[in-house]
Amino acid sequence: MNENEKSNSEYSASNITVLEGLDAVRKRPSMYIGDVGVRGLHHLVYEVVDNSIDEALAGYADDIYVTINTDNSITVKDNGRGIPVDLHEKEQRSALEVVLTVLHAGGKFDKGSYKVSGGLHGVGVSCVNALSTDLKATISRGGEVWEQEFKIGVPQYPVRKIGTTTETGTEIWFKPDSTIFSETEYNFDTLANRLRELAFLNKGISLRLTDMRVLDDKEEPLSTKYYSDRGLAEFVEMIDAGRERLIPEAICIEGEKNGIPVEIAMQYNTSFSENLHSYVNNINTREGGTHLAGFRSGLTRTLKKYADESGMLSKLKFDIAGDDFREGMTAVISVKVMEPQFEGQTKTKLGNPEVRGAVDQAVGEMLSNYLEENPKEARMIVEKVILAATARHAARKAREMVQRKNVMSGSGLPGKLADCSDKDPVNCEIFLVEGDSAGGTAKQGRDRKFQAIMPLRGKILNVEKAMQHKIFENEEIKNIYTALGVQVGTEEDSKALNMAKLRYHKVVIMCDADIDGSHIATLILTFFFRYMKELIELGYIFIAAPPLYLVKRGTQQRYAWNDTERDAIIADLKGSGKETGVGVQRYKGLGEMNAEQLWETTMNPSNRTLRKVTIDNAADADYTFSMLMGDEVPPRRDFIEKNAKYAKIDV
Ligand code: 0RA
Repeated sequence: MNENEKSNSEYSASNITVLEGLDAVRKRPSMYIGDVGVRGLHHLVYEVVDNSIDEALAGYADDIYVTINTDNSITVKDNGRGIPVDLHEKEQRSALEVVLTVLHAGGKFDKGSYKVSGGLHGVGVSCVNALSTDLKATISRGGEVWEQEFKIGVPQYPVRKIGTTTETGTEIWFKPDSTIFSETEYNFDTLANRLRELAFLNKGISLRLTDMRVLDDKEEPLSTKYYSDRGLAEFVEMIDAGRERLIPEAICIEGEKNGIPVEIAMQYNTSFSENLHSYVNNINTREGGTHLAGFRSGLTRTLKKYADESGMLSKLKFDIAGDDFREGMTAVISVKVMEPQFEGQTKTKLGNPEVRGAVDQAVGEMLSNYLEENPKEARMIVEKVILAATARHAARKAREMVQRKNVMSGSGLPGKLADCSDKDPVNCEIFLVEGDSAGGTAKQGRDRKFQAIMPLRGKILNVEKAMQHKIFENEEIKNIYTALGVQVGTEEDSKALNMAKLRYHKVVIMCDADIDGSHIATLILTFFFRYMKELIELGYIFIAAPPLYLVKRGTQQRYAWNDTERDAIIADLKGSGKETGVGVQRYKGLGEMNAEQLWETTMNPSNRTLRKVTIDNAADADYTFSMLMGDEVPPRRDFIEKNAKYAKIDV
């Protein structure tokens, strides 16, 4: 952006209020950035990028560059106005220095526009400075280039002029402090995912990511650009890429109500799951909140009114519920709130009561316009809603059957479940094992005090494709519900789980270490993702990691989980003795191990590796599961090979 587009409200450096020293950040970094692991490390980048996004949202920037340098330092550059470098009267130092050394100073600038973006903690770039061994700011502003350097947040000299320029903008280079962070290597995909998400959420801004650590055969660094013209509509299209859409174009709602900017894109597809992704100030509100409540109520009221008036509901013998309006719907809701109040366990639930009405109204007005103007699409949507209501009716009957069966059959537990003796869920684990034969081995090998085994027969139902009542009629799925002890769901909220009754705090999916096994694991994971997401969020779902090889030499036996380990063991065993050969057995399935081997390698808590399933990015996971389990086959194979994307190593 050029100088002519500058705001009239001249910036005054004295607006900044001094709050807190940076030493507090170094003493207790987790309080400011969440953790000092890989998440916190990436959080530093988001914090800096958010400042550039704010500048872009204020209308002064449209280009943001993020570079991972070879030493895992980061450069973030934008073409905004540049952070002011003039003197802060009271502090007797530059505004730039105040922004970079005083906690929360950044947001106190510029009353003309409000700061809407901001990481989960919204702590500002001064935190990044405090947690970096080196940071350098280079500012292009007023025809001049300025710079200032810092070490662990301490200025090395006052801001100084180093040249002239015709451009404006801010460049921040920083090197995270390895004495603070347990992990210092940046992950390209993690940053790319977030920048892509930001591009969808803020249309018209170009975000580029360059990885100097990865050069192609022409010595060019790996680089990718994210830019979205249509914003949320494109976001929904990406999430739904694996699904068949019901109406040709996503429905877009965009406007401001009571000073709250509201943006929504929604699409219906032929699946049966509801996929809502909500954001406040570019932060994913996983726990929902008032904006989501407003969306739901606005949608239900508006669609119901339209359906009633159209006369299409006259033949229906039962009521339509709120859920029915959202079956097979994918939507992204993004609001900008001046002073967001975040609540809930993970502080990702919006609490501001005024937002509910604003979103409800926006949806009411704009969706009814859409329905009036697009009668063909409106009809298809109402037909889909009627289908959902009919299916829900059938599903309720199926659920009632499951629950009645539970009450009647003694313990109410599935016959195939070998339960553990300890009854305290905190201590207990359940293994969901692929196949009856491996299930049998696991039953013999387990520690029956705290480990329960539940064999699953072959492929479980693909919940991405099946209708809800089919899902609740499925034997294996019923068994999982009853074994875990959670209720199948009530009429109002068919997916609400009763966590208080959960019987195990570790649910371990144990499948063969081959393509079939990983496909089955993915089917089970999809089920958990769609129907028991809380379990994933609570960190209760794990994937077992059986070894791939047994390497033997004489009486010595060792297990290997990959080819590198196998080769190292072979070399080691060869080195340790004289002439006898080393034998390698490749495990094709769990069934090839005996009970003791399965216990030692895969089930014994002191030896095993469990991969905890986490959801880093819900929209991305949504896309992945629909793509994997949907009709589009080709991308699936690709994924199954790197199935561990949503699984993290956890011992
Ligand atoms: C406050 C005032 C002004 C610019 C900025 C902050 C600013 C901060 C960042 C952080 C990253 N990129 C940024 N770009 C701009 C300027 C006010 C004016 O010029 O009138």
